[in-house]
Amino acid sequence: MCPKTSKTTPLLLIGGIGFVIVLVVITGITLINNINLSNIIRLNEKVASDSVSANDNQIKELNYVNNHPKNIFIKLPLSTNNNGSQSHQSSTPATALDANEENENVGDTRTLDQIRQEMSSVRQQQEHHHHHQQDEEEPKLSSVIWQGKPKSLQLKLPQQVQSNQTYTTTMLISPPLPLGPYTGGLIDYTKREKVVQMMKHAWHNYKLYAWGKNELRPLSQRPHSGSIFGSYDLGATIVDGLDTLYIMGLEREYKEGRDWIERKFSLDNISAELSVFETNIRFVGGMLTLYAFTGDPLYKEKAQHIADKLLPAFQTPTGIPYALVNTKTGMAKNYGWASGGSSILSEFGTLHLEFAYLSDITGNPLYRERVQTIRQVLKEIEKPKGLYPNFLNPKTGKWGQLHMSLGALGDSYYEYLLKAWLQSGQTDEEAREMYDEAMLAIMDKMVRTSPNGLTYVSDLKFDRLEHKMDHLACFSGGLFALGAATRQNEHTDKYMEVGKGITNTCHESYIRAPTQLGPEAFRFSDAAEARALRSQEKYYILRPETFESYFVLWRLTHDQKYRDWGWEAVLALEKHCRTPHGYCGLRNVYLQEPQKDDVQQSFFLAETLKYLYLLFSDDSVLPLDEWVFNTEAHPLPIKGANIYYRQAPVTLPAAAGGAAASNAS
Ligand code: DMJ
Repeated sequence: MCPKTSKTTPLLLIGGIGFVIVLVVITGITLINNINLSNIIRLNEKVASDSVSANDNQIKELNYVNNHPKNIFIKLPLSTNNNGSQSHQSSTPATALDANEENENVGDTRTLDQIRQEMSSVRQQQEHHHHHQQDEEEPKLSSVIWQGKPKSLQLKLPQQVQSNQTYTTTMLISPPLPLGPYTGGLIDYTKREKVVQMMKHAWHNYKLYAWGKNELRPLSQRPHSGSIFGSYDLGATIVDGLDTLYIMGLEREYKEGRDWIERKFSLDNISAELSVFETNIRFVGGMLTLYAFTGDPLYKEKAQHIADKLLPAFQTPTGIPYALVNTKTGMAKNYGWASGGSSILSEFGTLHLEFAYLSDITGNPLYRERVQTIRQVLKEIEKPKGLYPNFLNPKTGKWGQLHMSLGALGDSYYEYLLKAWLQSGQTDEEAREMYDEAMLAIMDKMVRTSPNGLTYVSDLKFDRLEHKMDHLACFSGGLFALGAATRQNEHTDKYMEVGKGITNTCHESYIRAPTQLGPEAFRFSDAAEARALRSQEKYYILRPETFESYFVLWRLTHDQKYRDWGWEAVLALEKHCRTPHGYCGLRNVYLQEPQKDDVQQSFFLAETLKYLYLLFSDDSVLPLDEWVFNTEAHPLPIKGANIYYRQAPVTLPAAAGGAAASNAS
């Protein structure tokens, strides 16, 4: 009867359902967008409000560009001192050069402003280029290398140093590091800029999703809390990553971080259980470097504030500190798992650089005394076969299990022996002797060569070699080389070869994995070389140690292969670890498409990207004869060689006269 109606009814019905579905989808998308958008707006507002400076003038006075270590080229008349080494002398720091002054030592007569303009136009061009390129294509392997000249920038002494009459004007550069042919102007701009873009990606996503928290979870786009920082929001990524931003010249980001520290960072009124070691290397170390770079008193105050919170951990019968301390109660303890209540060598042995420097910039000798006590215990204790076991009981002063390692639990103790000597301007002979003795024993008992010629440093358990090397131990390639480069003796050549060999082995551990990223630990057996064999050893958590050795070896040899290896790593990180919201580690480097771990470690910003950036920089950026890197890659100035040392007069206790006495040297 109504054939027309009966035909159109289903059509109308389908049309209606379709319309409703479209409506629901559109509403859904709008809602999701609104949620994301409002989150982003809220986060941006939070960041912006945190970034409003409490004191704008102070920010302006930071004089970011002039104090930037990258913009410094020491230009003082050369003279030869009694021991034949070269020193730079000047009657007063304020006589440092006029930017327009003629200088026969430096072949570049551009003024500071000219160079700044050139740098900024290069940066603008590159940013423009990257803006179009970013996220669209892999960086190209071929890149432009600019063979520039050393920068003849005016030596601008920082405000504080200028007004500090105790600053000595003799900058001893003795003995010079035996570097290869001078390549001071050689910067690989394109590759270095790629690393800067990586840093921006890591930082901006942390800012967006985890600002003020400790780390970022890039996959879930939320903060990563817990882990080694306890459950409080200490802005670990900000404090750890800030000097990298500064070195890279990322001024806006740097200021955001500085403002957050000023406004938010405090350990007062919180009851956090902190790792003495981690807090020292990341937080104290980070603040100290920022103080050296900028002279901003904020950082000195914060460094001291944090170190003071750690001091109760040192109240033990031996002076060897406990691993953990509560910031409110001062209660301290060791990890339950550590060999009968022991403290850990790599933890209590990795405080020296920061505490010694803190004493020098505050004038308070207490911090140096604390680490000197640790040094004396370790110097006097009997060492089995000349080696240091990883565990020491802070109550009895006796060793725990006889496990030795240049990887986990041991590593940075050895690093700090060499570096304490370097930091002291090579005057802390005790440290160098202890380093030399330790490395001699390690060479004899732990360094081995695989059947196919790979050099590695094995863990030792009691008398048994484990033929396993941690990724953590990959820093020792650079350590052996740096030790060899700074002291000539009958072992020098051998140690340099071992340093190169270990670095090569760590590179092998990377390129033997399909991801081109190295596992957490790798073994040497009949079955395999430089490969992880156990499933729990196959992960990669954005660690820096291999790149650290590439950087040190590059500086010492200028062998292009170290830059090539670093670039391979950049490509691998981009391919496997980069996500739209930051960088993650991998659960298994031996899979073609490994699962990501959803953590952007703070050391990725502090160390991994910093070492890669420096690898593609010229030697004038943080030269190794002026700066020494703490184990978290925070550069600290070398006494007597670096105008940024910023030594304060010693404050004597009231009984001894009370007045300030100068000990600047
Ligand atoms: C960093 O915190 C430091 O390099 C430390 O010495 C060892 N572990 C991590 C990086 O892997």
